[in-house]
Amino acid sequence: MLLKEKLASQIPGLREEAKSIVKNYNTKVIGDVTIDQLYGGMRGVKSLICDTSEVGLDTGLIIRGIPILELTDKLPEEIFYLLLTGELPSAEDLKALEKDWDSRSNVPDYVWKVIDSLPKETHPMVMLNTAILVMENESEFRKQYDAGLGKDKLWEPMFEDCMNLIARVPSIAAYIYRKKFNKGPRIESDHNLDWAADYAHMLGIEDKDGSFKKLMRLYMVLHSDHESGNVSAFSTQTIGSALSDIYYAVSGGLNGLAGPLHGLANQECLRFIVQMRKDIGHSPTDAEVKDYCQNLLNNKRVIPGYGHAVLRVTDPRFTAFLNWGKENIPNDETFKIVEQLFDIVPKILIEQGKAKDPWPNVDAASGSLLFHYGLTEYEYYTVLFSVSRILGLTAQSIMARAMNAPLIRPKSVTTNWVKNQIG
Ligand code: HAX
Repeated sequence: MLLKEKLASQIPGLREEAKSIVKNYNTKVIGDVTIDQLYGGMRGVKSLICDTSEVGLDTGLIIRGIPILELTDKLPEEIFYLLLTGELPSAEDLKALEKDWDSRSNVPDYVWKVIDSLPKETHPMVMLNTAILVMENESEFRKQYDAGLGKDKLWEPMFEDCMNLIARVPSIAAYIYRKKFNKGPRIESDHNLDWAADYAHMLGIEDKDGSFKKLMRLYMVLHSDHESGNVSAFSTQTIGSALSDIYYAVSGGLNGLAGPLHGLANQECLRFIVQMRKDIGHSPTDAEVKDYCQNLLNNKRVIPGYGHAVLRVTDPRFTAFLNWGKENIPNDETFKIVEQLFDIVPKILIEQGKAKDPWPNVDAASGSLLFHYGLTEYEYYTVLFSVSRILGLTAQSIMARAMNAPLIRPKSVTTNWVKNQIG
């Protein structure tokens, strides 16, 4: 069944189910909030509903009940269908979705002009978020909201906006790469390629054996969603809950992804490895890697790519990238350092005893693979992450409108209130 039809058939049942849960169990307590959580960035406070995916602290990402390591051979198109409907598409539905995205992929001319007008020094994430935000005038959601469309139907223009955004973002992101790093003129889309392979093609990275396209498919699948409490998803959902359209919501969320404790970590990871290689002056020995990392900790710096706010095991997305590297580029010098770090860093983080999660997250390996293919401009890496994460951000936003999700507005308290509580 076509994606929109499938959703339309599921939504009434989902609404009914939510209504009945709230009606029958409205006062049931599902958790407490401790002072630790209040001062600690709300870690672990159960306060959001997200059905697209979940992140278990000892399992990592699970999309609609399927562990991410079982989805590594899928296309991002299939993942988007799965995120929204809980089912993988049939071959026919997949074809229809690919055709649909392709038919929406034309980027308005003013977007190129806006990107061209930005100063050369502009960070690629600013370029991307600006390009997304300027397309706000195209929002079908805003037009229909202004025209008085009832809230039960608002998910439909939201769906249209999201599909348009997903379809256009690879061309925009690829152009940002070529423009920012002087790679030559914009490369037109190849309409015969799938979404991720077309993005790889438009980046213009040499790919004689097609393995970079395969890597991009995997990259787009692995970064697609990570439930809704992380900075970019939570920001997107909060903005969207005010009935701001997807262009406002996603560009806002991606501004959060641009922070070094979140998506920018993949840029930081590679910068760290390249700098270490340079500082040490040769392929480092294990002892040299250990000293280098220890020194970083002594200077109160974090080791990029290690630790996580939720996970307490090696991120399965890291495992997927590690496996890919072992299979495809086992002798690459940068990749070898990633393997060395995996062996060494958890031990020293455990010894230091501060990080709750000493294991690698998704960002610890991805950069080394991109670097191998000549995508060495690590300032760009968070844009790749963004293109993929837009799948999850939009899927969550469609579901939020489908479920008539309310305005997000938790309560803040003052320090005096806290002092009174603790007597
Ligand atoms: N290196 C050194 N110290 C670390 C550390 C690391 N990789 N990870 C955590 N710590 C430290 C924290 O800085 C904190 O120290 P203080 O008490 O002095 O402030 C302490 O350990 C406890 O932190 P935590 O509770 O374990 O971790 P948080 O939930 O607060 O933060 C972070 C999780 C991912 C932000 C953190 O582990 C970190 O900064 N890691 C390095 C950056 C990184 O890889 N970010 C990408 C995360 C994945 C992601 O979202 N990608 O988008």
